[in-house]
Amino acid sequence: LDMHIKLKKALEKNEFKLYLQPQISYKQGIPTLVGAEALIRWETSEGIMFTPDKFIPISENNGMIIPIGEWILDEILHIHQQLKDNNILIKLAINISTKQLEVCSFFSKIEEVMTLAAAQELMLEMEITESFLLDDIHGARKTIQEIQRYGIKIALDDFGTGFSSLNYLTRLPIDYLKIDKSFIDDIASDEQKSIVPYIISMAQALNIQTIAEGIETQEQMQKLADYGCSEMQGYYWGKPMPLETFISFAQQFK
Ligand code: G
Ligand code: G
Ligand code: MN
Ligand code: NA
Repeated sequence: LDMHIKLKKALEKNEFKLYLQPQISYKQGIPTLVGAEALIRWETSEGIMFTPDKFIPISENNGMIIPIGEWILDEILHIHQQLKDNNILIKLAINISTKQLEVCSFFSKIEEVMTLAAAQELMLEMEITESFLLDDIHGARKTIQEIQRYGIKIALDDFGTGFSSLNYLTRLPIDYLKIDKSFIDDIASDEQKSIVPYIISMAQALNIQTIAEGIETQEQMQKLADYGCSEMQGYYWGKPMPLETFISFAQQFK
């Protein structure tokens, strides 16, 4: 059936859910819960769970990413309020599709949400991908600055997987680099060839924070800590989980 209609119905029936994956800062052997990345799931009324790879690319093509993206911003306010009620004060990161950055309504939505959020001290981060930066660096710079005016931080997702020109890093006011999982996978086994320590040094020189993604083992975690990576995210620390689970998960860091 037509996915456009299906996704519209799913939104009306409130079938989307944001899972949270912990982001940890690990210093002197002490892990601190500093943030969470929100990752969307679609649970149909028949109880079938779809991961975003099954519907986000489609929603980007048929335009449904715009209302879905607005729903995510509204939902983040609810999540943040509930975390706050449980004394969990962390930053929240959401994924933004390039398509969303191309429509004006996205910026009025940010304005609306950040006005409401001011009262509840929301620390929000938006993860964008390289595809957005490449064709028009001046346009990208303006867009990033417009978002940052609301106090939102910008993270560059999947860093290192695209056709990146390192040039743009010096020319764009990026707050965080998310080092892609593919670089973390062999960090512990194949240290000689790893470029991860150089990515971290470069980011430090440019005053950009680093988050490593896809940490699955203690060895990877320790290597990253030795390299001075600011933050870590991966199954080793915790999988994406529903809000209720995340709230109990967070207790161990208190
Ligand atoms: O666990 P995971 O399957 O959640 O995520 C797979 C991919 O889907 C990731 O590349 C992630 O960036 C993307 N993704 C997850 N949630 C969202 C979302 O809310 N919006 C957008 N645009 N992409 C998302
Ligand atoms: O937005 P992004 O492309 O960074 O999406 C993160 C994706 O990586 C999600 O699909 C999430 O479920 C997945 N992920 C997060 N941590 C791990 C991990 O430690 N191992 C694996 N295999 N996947 C992970
Ligand atoms: Mn992401
Ligand atoms: Na990523």
